[in-house]
Amino acid sequence: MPFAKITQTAHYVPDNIVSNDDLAKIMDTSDEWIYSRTGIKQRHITVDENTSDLAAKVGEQLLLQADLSADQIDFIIVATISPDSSMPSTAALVQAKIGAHRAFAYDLTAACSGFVFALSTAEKLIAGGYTRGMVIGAEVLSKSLDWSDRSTAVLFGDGAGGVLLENTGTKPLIIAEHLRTDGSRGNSLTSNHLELQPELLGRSKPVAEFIKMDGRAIFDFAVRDVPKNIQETLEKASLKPEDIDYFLLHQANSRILDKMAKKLGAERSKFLQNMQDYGNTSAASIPILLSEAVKNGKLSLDRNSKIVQTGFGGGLTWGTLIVNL
Ligand code: 4VN
Repeated sequence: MPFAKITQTAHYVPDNIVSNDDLAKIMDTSDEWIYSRTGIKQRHITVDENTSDLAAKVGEQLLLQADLSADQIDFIIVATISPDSSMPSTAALVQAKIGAHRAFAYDLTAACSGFVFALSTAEKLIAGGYTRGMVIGAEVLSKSLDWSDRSTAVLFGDGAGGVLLENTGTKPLIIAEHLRTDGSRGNSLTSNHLELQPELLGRSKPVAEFIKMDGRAIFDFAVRDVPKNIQETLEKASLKPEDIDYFLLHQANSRILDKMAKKLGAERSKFLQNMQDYGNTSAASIPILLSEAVKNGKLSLDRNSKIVQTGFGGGLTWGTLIVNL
């Protein structure tokens, strides 16, 4: 069976930066409140690029770095909860924008776990015989934020990151994985709910549903269920935290990363962190983190490194991949 290999990584964020101080001018908050509770200093917020534009920039960069033409791509999976539209999918828009006319393309919706779920799926596509695909996490969450709700508006940002996956591996890419969903707790983190035919039923048209979060419930979920999931996945692979080079966890909140490192008995310095620059970019947070680590030399795609990738968020969804780069 062919083994998948991550042969390129890339990320792209819109130019426009909104600092905590900028937010404090339009809502009752402060840099000190946001930074001390979340680790976030700023976020990139798009002015005129939609989700598919950010994702297509990543796709073009992957092709450029790999010196490939677009028609050599077999599939494109875009993990997103902020698509340009339900139809066409963001992945179909990306396929057209980069000219990957041979590729089949679809979106995958698993909120902040989206990239992890998508990479797991894509690995199986390669094992099943496809040669080459792109897995991209891309979000424009600023479209779905209620800028009068200071408890959520300060947390999120826009961006995209992705990987090129090829069938040229010489060993399994994913050593162990454990993906989870608990729909019964889904109400604690929601967005873009669609009403049933409001006009037909004589109701006034509803305003778009923004991102709503029960912060306490999600924080507790992250601290209780997620370290357990990482621990179980490590055990499946007969590995200990010491065997892991870096932990790439969803960038929701630096205090959560502190607690996870403590619970796992892992070195906090192994938990890569960039929410200070980007805020929480949901499905894009892990691939942006990976791409930055490759760019700045922390990680190499050819050094046999073992990394943990863990997503957690809306659905509820959570899951861990132990990846051998
Ligand atoms: C995973 C998590 C979060 C999240 C939850 C709570 C939270 C982020 C609540 C307390 C507040 C500071 C912020 Cl753990 C969000 C997602 C969605 O991607 C996923 N921040 N906070 C405070 O008062 O300290």
